[in-house]
Amino acid sequence: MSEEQIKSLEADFDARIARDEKIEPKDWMPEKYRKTHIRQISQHAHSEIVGMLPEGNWITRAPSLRRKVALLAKVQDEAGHGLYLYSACETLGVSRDELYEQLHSGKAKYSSIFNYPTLTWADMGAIGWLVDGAAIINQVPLCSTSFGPYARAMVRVCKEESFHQRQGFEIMYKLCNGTPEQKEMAQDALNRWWWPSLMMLGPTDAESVHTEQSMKWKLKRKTNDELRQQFIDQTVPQADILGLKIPDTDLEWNEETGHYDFGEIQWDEFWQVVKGHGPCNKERLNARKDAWEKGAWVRDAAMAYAEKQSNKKIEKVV
Ligand code: BYC
Repeated sequence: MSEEQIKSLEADFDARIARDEKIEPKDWMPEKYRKTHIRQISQHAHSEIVGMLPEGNWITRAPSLRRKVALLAKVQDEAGHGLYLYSACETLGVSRDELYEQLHSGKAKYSSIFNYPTLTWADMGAIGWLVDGAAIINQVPLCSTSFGPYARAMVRVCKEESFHQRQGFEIMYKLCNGTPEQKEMAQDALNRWWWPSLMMLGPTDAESVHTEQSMKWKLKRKTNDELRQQFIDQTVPQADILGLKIPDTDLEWNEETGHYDFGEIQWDEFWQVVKGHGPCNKERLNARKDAWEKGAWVRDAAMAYAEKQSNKKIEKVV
């Protein structure tokens, strides 16, 4: 293709983005747009799949049948989110096997938040309330992202995330209105999950390498700092309802800006976790690799069955 032809395709592409048209898998797109989408969508899919582990850890220890059923449903939803997202990613010309290989070899990133341990039942409440709460704030704008399959997957994901956030808040509410020990457990979970939840929304705008280009392509509709501020403004009043204290002595309502001011985030901790040195990075990756290896017989059996069926069809035609 000549340089002129590429320029003309790029101009058409930019015009479609400007008109808020969706880009579909078979449409022409710049190579960088395709690669950036594979990066973000696959990281998102991996996060959903690895994100099943911290909560999956508590399914057998849920305090009642009702709690067990809700937690089981939530964790299953996360598996579903991972699968839609892998499918959306495959439409960009990458195979599921390649994506899994990137995760299992440690090459691909997944959300930092899932490298923290879940120590008590209150952590199930804190994850739903804070982690799913932050996820909704990040993902609602993604429903109008420019790449069609990603945007459509996000619509369903967000509906389910709302239920997740509500179930988490309800666990916290119950604990906060229970015994003093239960309330203390809820406060302890908030203390441990607050800062990692703020970090989950990504590095500051000054440090973010992809935001500028991703905003131009309408992959991202809001910056990391905008989303973080929105999360804080929305969550602080909810902590007040629970009667819990946000573990930030600098947190203060600012009349002038109409937002909460907040304390310094420990970005060193964030980068350590992202680079694989968080409290549970090794455990999480090993659990995924183990599941992959132990599931080999299921994949082999499914492939053998599919082959047998297709041979039967061929025999019928012959
Ligand atoms: N953790 O330039 P930046 C869920 C990386 S799961 C690890 O700002 P970008 C749930 C980033 O990848 C939902 N790495 O990047 C499941 C980049 O490195 P690379 C998870 C992070 O992409 C189970 C570098 O830092 N949500 O809801 O413009 C139970 C520079 O960052 C993180 C999504 O995946 C992080 N937190 O913005 C409960 C949403 N943050 O790739 C709940 C989709 C940044 O150059 N993703 N990095 O090697 C996004 O919206 C964006 O990718 C981010 C980062 C806002 C996360």
